[in-house]
Amino acid sequence: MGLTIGIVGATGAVGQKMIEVIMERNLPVSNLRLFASEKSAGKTIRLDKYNKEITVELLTEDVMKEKYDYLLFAAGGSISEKFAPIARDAGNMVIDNSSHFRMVENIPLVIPEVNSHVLRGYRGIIANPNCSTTQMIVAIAPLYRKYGIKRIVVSTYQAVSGSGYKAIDELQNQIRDEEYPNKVYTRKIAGNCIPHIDVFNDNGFTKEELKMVYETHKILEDDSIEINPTAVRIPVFYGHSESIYLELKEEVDINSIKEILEESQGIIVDDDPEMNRYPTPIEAANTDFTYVGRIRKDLYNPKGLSLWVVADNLRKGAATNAVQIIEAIENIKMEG
Ligand code: 2RA
Repeated sequence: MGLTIGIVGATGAVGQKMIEVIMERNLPVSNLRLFASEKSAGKTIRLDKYNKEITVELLTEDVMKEKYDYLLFAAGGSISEKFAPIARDAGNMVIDNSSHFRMVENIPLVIPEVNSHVLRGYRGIIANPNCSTTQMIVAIAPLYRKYGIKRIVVSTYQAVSGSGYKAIDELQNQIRDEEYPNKVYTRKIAGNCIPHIDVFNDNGFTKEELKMVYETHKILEDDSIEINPTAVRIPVFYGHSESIYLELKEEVDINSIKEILEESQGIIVDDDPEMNRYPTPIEAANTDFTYVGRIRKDLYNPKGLSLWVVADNLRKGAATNAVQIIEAIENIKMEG
């Protein structure tokens, strides 16, 4: 018997990517059910691989009480808040892409390459980290383990697909028509960059930036790392980029850093300045890897290191990570 998987928010940008990734990675699915609000319920989604169409069902409390091997949520925090506990109380495993449960104690926040050990023996709601946190941690976790990290200064360059289809449309329309008004963002996004993602907190940081701080602490189980992020939206469709500065706890040897990264799961090192080799969002889009380039030592601090990290925000930053959590749990079950 294959798996019964449900996707809540199946018609959104992340939900659609979840369907695509499930099909591509050959998960043994025997029943895929898709759920959405009244606006999208009744639509059909074509699965070319199986040569069939699935009708999107209306999300209700009752459907969440049915039996699933996994329910993936990609419909935003308020939907997760209401429906994920109902699904969990009915005995279902829930993987939630919203920020709602990420910082709740006893709810695992998981990047399978980094902390899949927390899944062992666990049942209930599992949180998928924020896209900008995920790619940063995939890149820095191997260095954290080897050298320890004192401080991180990170600036993000985030694609509009992180704000969903409406933002993709807004950028497309503004590229075609200079007068097209901004509705999703506070400023015009075409030809611009906006240092404002999610709402501002009293301390001057945005919620997106604080997610990078607190989620990193939780996943690496280390609140002592000093993290100073600036999150910026740029006019790119797919793929977030990050300029990351690390102050390690030991002096770094650049060749060892490259070797560690090259050997780490989920990472592709693309770094050869002489050949103009460094990752960009266009190359990372539609792949499941986290790309690292521009690896260089601080000119002044022997423990300092700079990296440029790029990944597809809808895939490794959301859908792929969620599907990899399913794969990790299924592997744990097989190992017994
Ligand atoms: C963004 N972090 O890119 C969001 C998506 N989770 O805006």
